[in-house]
Amino acid sequence: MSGDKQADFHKRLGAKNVGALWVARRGVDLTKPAATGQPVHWAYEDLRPDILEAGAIVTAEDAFRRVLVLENPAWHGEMRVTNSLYAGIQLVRPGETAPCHRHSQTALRFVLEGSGAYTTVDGERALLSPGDFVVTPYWSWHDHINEGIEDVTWLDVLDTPMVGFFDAVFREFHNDVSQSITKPDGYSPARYGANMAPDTGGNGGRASPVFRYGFEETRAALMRLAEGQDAHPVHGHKLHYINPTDGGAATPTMDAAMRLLPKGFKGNDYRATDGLVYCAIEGAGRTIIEDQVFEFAERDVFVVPGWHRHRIDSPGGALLFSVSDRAAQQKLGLWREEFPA
Ligand code: GTQ
Repeated sequence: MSGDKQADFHKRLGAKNVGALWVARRGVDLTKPAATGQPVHWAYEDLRPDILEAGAIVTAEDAFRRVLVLENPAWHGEMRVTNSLYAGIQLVRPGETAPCHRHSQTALRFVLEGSGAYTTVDGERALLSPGDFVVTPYWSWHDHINEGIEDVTWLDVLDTPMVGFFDAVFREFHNDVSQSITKPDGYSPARYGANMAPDTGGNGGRASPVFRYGFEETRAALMRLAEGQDAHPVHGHKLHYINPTDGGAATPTMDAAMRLLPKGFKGNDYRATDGLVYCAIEGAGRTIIEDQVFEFAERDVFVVPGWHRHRIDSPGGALLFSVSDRAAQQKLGLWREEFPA
């Protein structure tokens, strides 16, 4: 009788676009995150033929961006790799241009294979070589040109689902396929690369004014670091890519890092509220996410959803890139990590 009364009450409320909180929360555990994304692994060797087939079927100009989107199986068709991030593998073939545009999403690239391609960001171009990390700040004009003789592929990660959540998606197409180059090569590293910075006045920008972080420098720094310290029990030897103007993450929403896992590394369990996208650029290993085991090889991508306990082993040693929405979470005061016993 009282059940009927309640049901009738809830129905009348529903008709007024009102809900009953005590009903909605019944049986829901609000004491910890319940990430709905799934752990997932893509082997580069498995995707490579598909990337090349895409290269035969469509041009970069026609596709605008010739990308195979890495979709979390939890959200099929939604172009989401974690709750808040998008990821894909982009191919630009010799002689091609991915046309110029800009958008309110921030993008970053992590180069996987091939050299001779450039990305141009607001009038300055940067060469893309394997292992390079490149930032395309929100609302900056960008196009990608392959002037070499090799197919060039990279991992794209964008904050698309997050910007979509805020209903803040804007996009503009440039009048030209490629923008003009207005700055000399190496202009931004010259301004910020010597641990010095120009006097720009004002309060600084929010995205890093350095947009290319070269693999050679990253690798050399990590190798030297490993000579001078013990590996961290979870992270190995890990460095974050930073915005040199404030020491924070390289982008306002996404934080990226590279770690060196020494030979024989057996990582401890770890979890944090940010869902992570990992990509091995050298070496191989194995990750255990909750109770699922994934073996990863060079250029493979794998995803650890937020608050999923995981650890990483590497018998032969590895260099492992990672990116997540940690920068956004930290700005909101939400980020947490835990080192389970
Ligand atoms: O290269 O600008 O994978 O705008 C998705 C959207 C790449 C890009 C993507 C984009 C880009």
